[in-house]
Amino acid sequence: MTDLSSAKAALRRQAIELPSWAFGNSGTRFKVFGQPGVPRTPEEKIADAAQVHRYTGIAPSVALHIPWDAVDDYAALAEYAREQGVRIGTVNANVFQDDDFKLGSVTNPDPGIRAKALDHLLACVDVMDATGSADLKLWFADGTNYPGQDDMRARQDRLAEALEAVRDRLGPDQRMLLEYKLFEPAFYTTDVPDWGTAYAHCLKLGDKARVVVDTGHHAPGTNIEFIVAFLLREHKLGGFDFNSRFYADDDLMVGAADPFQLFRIMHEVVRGGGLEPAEGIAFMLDQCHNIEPKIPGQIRSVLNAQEATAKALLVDTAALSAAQRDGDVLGANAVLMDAYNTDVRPLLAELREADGLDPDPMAAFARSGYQEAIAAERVGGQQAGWGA
Ligand code: RM4
Ligand code: MN
Repeated sequence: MTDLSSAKAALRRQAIELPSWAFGNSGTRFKVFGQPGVPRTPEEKIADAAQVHRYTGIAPSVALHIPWDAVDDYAALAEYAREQGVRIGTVNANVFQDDDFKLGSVTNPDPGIRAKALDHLLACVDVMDATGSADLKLWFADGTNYPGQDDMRARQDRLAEALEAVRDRLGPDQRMLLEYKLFEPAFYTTDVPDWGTAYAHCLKLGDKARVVVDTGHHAPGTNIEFIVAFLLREHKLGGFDFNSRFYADDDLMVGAADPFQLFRIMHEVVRGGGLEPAEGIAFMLDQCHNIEPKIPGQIRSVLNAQEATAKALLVDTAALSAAQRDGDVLGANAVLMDAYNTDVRPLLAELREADGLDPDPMAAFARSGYQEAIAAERVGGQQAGWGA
């Protein structure tokens, strides 16, 4: 039988990090639809993130994206977050929105531009020092659009050189998380296109470097849970950027497109000990809410991740192992499906109530009047969005 009390303890420990950029306006290259009450400043994004934590109880940190969240005083920003009841988490470096980076950032053929990109990465570690953040997340838009455009091999050398410099700058309790992405914005080659490339670089970099799996960055049909199982086994999984995709990097709410996939991923996380704090896995959302309201979109996403985790924790591991040992194909599959098909919502509502939270976070936020208040207060100024 599944041990319900240890499942509950693991659920109580769960922490999901929110992306500051989920609270700003976003869209596609066709149109960005503004929404009333959208934050104008990093502080307002943090205040909104704090609402998600207030109603879910499991979203205690918010990730920054630099320069989108650039401020003069990062220690003061961290203090502001604490006052709101949350803390600043991962710092995301952004070396993809400067004209100089048209042909790449750390892999650019121009050494001057490479130096500029590296300076930004190192400046992000300064931000981490001020905020007390443990993780630097690195995603590179670097790649090429045409065969022959640049030397693929040399670009790997340049990448390795920059990553080493970042590693050498990290403090004893800081890590670098290297993200991969199949394609986009580069269409012919991408310098970190897959987990194998990220893993190979992280392996060379040593203990401070780990791979981050953005669930939206794979080809259709990719078995993401295999990647998770493999990386966890090697202690090289640093964390997740959770979101959902139908076609490419859609950045939709996690668990919306394929809740079963999310369950399978969380099953491998549980199986590999990835919920244990010592394993150091950062569970982050990397999403945009283009047409839906943003704070409820984040609450829904956190709940989706929590429900998938609860189901994964309910897998009867003894029955599963026995069926696997016996070669009982259908029996083993049935054990997993039993857990997946369990309605965990009453259990989670009960846990929330026991912790003094409203059993229904979506309804509680809707009743709170916060959305109406920010729509009325946040008038004027420049709403945050990509690049803001
Ligand atoms: C990238 C990648 C990064 C995220 C940016 C906004 O595709 O997923 O993690 O910071 O988008
Ligand atoms: Mn990502």
